[in-house]
Amino acid sequence: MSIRSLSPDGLVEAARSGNRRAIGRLLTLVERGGEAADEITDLTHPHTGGAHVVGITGAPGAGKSTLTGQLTKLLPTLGTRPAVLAVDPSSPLSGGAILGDRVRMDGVAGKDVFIRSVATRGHAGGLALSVPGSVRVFDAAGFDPVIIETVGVGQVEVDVVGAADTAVVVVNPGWGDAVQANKAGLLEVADVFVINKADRPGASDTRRDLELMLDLSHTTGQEDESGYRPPIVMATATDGSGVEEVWEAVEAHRRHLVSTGKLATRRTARLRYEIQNRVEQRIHAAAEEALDDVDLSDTRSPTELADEISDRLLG
Ligand SMILES: Nc1nc2c(ncn2[C@@H]2O[C@H](COP(=O)(O)OP(=O)(O)OP(=O)(O)O)[C@@H](O)[C@H]2O)c(=O)[nH]1
Ligand SMILES: [Mg+2]
Repeated sequence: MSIRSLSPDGLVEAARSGNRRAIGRLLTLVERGGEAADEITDLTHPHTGGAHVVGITGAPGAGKSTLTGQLTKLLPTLGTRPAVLAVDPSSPLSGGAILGDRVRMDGVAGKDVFIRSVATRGHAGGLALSVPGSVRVFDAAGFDPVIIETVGVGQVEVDVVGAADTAVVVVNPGWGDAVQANKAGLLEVADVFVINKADRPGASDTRRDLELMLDLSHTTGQEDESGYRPPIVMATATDGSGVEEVWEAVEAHRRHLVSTGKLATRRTARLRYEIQNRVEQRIHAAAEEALDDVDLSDTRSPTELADEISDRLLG
């Protein structure tokens, strides 16, 4: 039976028993958005919660994909089955069998790894809706961890990673990189810092900058009441050094979340963010529609017209 002829119900069942083509099809449907995506969210949601969701972000070219590629080689040796969602990749993941183009990246990295690259442009629901949907597909299919790579420019991209269970922020050696990351809002969301390209000069300066910024933001929650302070790990993703330490730091953060009860708090916040996006999207669409019905040559002021439309929408 062809995967395409399966109902969403059948697809979810097949995905849960490990059918990779079913997983790929579900991801495609989720990425497209609309009713099918919503139905898949309903069907997968009850089977989720098992996966640790790890966000990896940082400036363009920081080495996120190279690091992620190394993690997909390391993790199966530790007995886990990772899935990767690479959002809008401008360069391919490298490492092991997963070098190559988008087609080769999609789900052919070996049976214990699933890699999906997704372009955000032109997506109906937008990144904020498709990412949680895709993470659910992976989670329901038994992948753990689920790694999301996004480039750390743009609020939505940063938010998506900030909503993960563990957010990894990748910076590079060089004067000002930590400052740039701070400006992009990345320091606030970081649970683990990676100074990648530690083979280049300046890594210890960047560490010092980061430590300083963490000291300064002490009161704003970088070191919380439980004493958690984001560790800084040095890595050279191209040769794999430091990658095990990166993963150990992620695991330590996960243990911290579990032992303090913060995992549940984070997940509630993530759900809230997703629901908020869904509601906003509906209101946005309804507003567009209502605007089409309004006579804009009307002599009333924009405020009055906005009031009229809002009253109509919100009752
Ligand atoms: N010297 C050095 N180069 C690295 C290291 N890690 C990655 N690179 C190189 O940096 C370039 C960018 O690496 P990517 O992994 O594509 O970076 P990225 O952050 O995923 O980039 P975007 O997804 O385009 O934002 C590539 O040429 C890598 O080979 C490292 O540890 N040391
Ligand atoms: Mg990349």
